Amino acid sequence: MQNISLKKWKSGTASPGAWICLSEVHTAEMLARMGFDWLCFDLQHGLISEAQLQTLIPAISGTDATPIVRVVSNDAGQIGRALDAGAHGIIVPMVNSAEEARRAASACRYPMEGTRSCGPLRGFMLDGPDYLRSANAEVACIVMIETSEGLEQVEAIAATPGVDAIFIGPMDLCFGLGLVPGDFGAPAFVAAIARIRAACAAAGKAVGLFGYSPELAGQALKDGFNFVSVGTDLGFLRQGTASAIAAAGGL
Ligand code: 3PY
Ligand code: MG
Repeated sequence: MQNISLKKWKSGTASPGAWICLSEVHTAEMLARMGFDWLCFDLQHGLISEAQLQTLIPAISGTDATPIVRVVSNDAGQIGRALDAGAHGIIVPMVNSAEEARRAASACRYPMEGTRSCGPLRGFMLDGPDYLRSANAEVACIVMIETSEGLEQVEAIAATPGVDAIFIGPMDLCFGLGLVPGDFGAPAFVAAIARIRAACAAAGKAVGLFGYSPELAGQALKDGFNFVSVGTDLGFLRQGTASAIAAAGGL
């Protein structure tokens, strides 16, 4: 297997993606053909069950979009199942320490680098035995910084071997800083983002951001974030519907 998005992140090329919250395979299939580098299927907050994930990932397999899964929590069983379903990257929410980051990285990698159990049904189907040779290097382990504890430990988390990237959850991070979610201009929030980016730069790790709006996402990509979600399937549907209604002169 090859993870084209991970290569881009490592080479410093800005990499836009989209967030999938809906369980509708054709929505995912369409978005995978719109030019995004990656799609993230969100099992933590998305309206997607694990069973539905098993049909969503195959819907984008024939495209260039890298399938990423945000798991519900830092659980080796869940991470293994998402990878066996065909995810090429795992986003783990709410990582608060280097030890938690080490557990996430270990769950993403086969021995001797980690503790992932062998049974990559879709990996074997698509790549044959080559999957086992390439998976450890190609699977992206992405941990989220979005709590005050995580922020306090961000330098150690970023330096954890096996962690490829840090992904910032801006809304939870606001909560962690005692701010109202969305208060992205607050000095504490701006300082937190700078600290996370500095930790990633020092550790040589990629840094990504959940784009709260397409405008903020575009700015973040220009500002040097390696990967940013431009929007969600649900948001695109809402925005597209609103502009269609406006174009029709209103309802
Ligand atoms: C956050 O903003 O907290 C996120 O996790 C984005 O999904
Ligand atoms: Mg969050």
